[in-house]
Amino acid sequence: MDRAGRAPPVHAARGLYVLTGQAPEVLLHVGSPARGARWQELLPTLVSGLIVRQWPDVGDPAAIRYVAAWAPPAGLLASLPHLEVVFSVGAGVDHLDLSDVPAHVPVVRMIEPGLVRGMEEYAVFAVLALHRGMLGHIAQQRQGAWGDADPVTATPARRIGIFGLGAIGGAVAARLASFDFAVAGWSRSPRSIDGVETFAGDATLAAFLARTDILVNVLPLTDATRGIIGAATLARLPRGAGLVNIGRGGHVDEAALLLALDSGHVGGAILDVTSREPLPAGHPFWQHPRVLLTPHIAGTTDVSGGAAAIAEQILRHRRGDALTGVVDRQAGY
Ligand code: NDP
Ligand code: OXD
Repeated sequence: MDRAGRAPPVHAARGLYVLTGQAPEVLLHVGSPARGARWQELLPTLVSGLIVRQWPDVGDPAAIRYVAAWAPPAGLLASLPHLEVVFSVGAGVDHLDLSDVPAHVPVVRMIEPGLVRGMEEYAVFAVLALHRGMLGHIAQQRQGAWGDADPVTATPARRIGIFGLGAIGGAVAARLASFDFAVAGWSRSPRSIDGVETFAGDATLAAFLARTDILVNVLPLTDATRGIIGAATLARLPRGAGLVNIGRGGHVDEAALLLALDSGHVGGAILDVTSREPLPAGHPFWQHPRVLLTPHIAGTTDVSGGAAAIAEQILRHRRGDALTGVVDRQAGY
């Protein structure tokens, strides 16, 4: 019997699964129809016997073992009697109402190389842009002004601080360290990354911020991290510090950030995420000369990589092996 108390539907032999004649297993995808169509082709080639349905074509709810979604409609997950695993199609899970997921059903985050690579690329772009004063040069160009050559700070003298050292934050930290920046990271529990100074826990936050010239946020949005980049945090950064937010808009107190930008305490902000997406017309960030906005594009789950990641987890689940990237419901990430 498997962990849901039913006979395994498949038999594993050297990675090949043969159906035993039971009803096929169904994964319900709730999200972009284009990705759903690709996963309908790809996933059955990776997990034999798997059928992929695209919401709202649920078919027989009792056949659905897996749901892959960004934000499933309220009540859907609780209505599936044989649901075994929920996959977030993104690395974050704050968009999922975890209280809607039956307690015995694990929620698995998306961890796939394409998504991590995109986040690394964006962080490198944004840190280099702030490091080389590009927001000022763009504003000068808009005014038809040639501007002055800023003195260049050598990368070892530029202190980058990464909020969050998980699957993405850890990769971002290592990537930035390869440019010889002085990189540090802050996490809940102690982490060790070559070439990166690490800080853990609330007691170390002030020291971490005091040594951070450019703060890159890659935290998950949880009860403990909501609003963490507010007036107190910003005040602890050195004057003129830069901010890169590729976590969630809910991490930032936007009014406090605007005050800090206008006073010059924060020199520039590159924001991929905002409290409301799309950002409403008329929001001061749109026209702010020291804010660069992008529409939540820092990292995107690659269709093939995402299918491979989900397939690997389903095969693990079928074998009875522990899943990876399972969300700790209490911590919220
Ligand atoms: P992980 O769960 O792998 O890592 C989270 C990190 O944050 C861990 O190091 C964790 O600490 C740390 N952390 C969590 N809570 C706290 C806290 N209260 N205090 C200090 N540190 C804390 O997540 P990922 O790296 O995979 O993803 C991070 C986030 O990036 C996602 O949740 C999502 O919001 C965002 N994201 C944004 C994208 C975009 O396009 N803008 C794309 C993809 C992701 P510990 O190591 O101790 O557990
Ligand atoms: C994610 C995202 O969490 O795209 O993966 O924001």
